[in-house]
Amino acid sequence: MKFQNSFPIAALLGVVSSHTIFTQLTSGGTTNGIGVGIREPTYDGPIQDVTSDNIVCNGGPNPTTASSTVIDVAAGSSVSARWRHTQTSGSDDVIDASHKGPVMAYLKKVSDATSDTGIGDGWFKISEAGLDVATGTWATTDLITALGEQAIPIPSCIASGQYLLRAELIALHAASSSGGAQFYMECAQINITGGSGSTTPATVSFPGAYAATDPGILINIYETLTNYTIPGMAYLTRAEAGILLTLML
Ligand SMILES: *[C@@H]1O[C@H](CO)[C@@H](O)[C@H](O)[C@H]1NC(C)=O
Ligand SMILES: *[C@@H]1O[C@H](CO)[C@@H](O)[C@H](O)[C@H]1NC(C)=O
Ligand SMILES: [Cu+2]
Repeated sequence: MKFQNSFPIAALLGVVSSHTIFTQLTSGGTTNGIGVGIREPTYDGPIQDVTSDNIVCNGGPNPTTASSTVIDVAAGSSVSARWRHTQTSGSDDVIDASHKGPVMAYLKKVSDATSDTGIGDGWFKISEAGLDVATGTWATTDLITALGEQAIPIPSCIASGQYLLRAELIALHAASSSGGAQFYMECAQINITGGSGSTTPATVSFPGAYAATDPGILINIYETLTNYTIPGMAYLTRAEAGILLTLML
């Protein structure tokens, strides 16, 4: 039946007003101002070409405003990325409920967080959440429940210094056709202090880490899913856990 492969009209109708932006970063108990230390786009629309440089820190169709601020972040602490429909939306307006998908965060070590484009290798994933198949709950739904606050644990084992923090949501409501997945991301400019530097994480490139045909990107979310593969690499703590397990066996 054709119906099963199509997505609800509501998803189409809601598209224009339902996008989202990572507007503010909370670190060490301080919530920085809107766009402070974050490369903020002027428009909240998605990036849909995973091969474009705009998949890194937004831009292109959504020109970003530079910030001269670099936000201090203690290694081993948890920061919070605040997502809002627009810069002036409240906590009841995070992203349209139709926009279901994973929520992730990546870091890249740079020498100058205010000027590095982030394009290319050096990115490693530090947190991810996808689909809870038992309840059918997506990470974006949990983010709405959490009033748009994405908690991101900063590893204690990485080197101190300047980084780009790339927080990302993927909305899969129209992802059953190639190029239909909507990527929302902004990069915060941070200065990690007190890192032990005991781990040099494996890294991936943006663009490059995602393909339009990845099982977690080209997907019909309106059929019952028994699994969901979050795009990109395994995240740092899981990779480390894997190494530990290998050593123990
Ligand atoms: C980063 O933190 C270190 C340690 O506090 C400090 O010396 C350095 O100036 C900071 N760099 C930036 C760009 O804020
Ligand atoms: C689910 O797992 C099957 C194989 O078990 C795989 O073919 C499929 O791509 C997976 N789906 C997702 C969305 O990751
Ligand atoms: Cu949208």
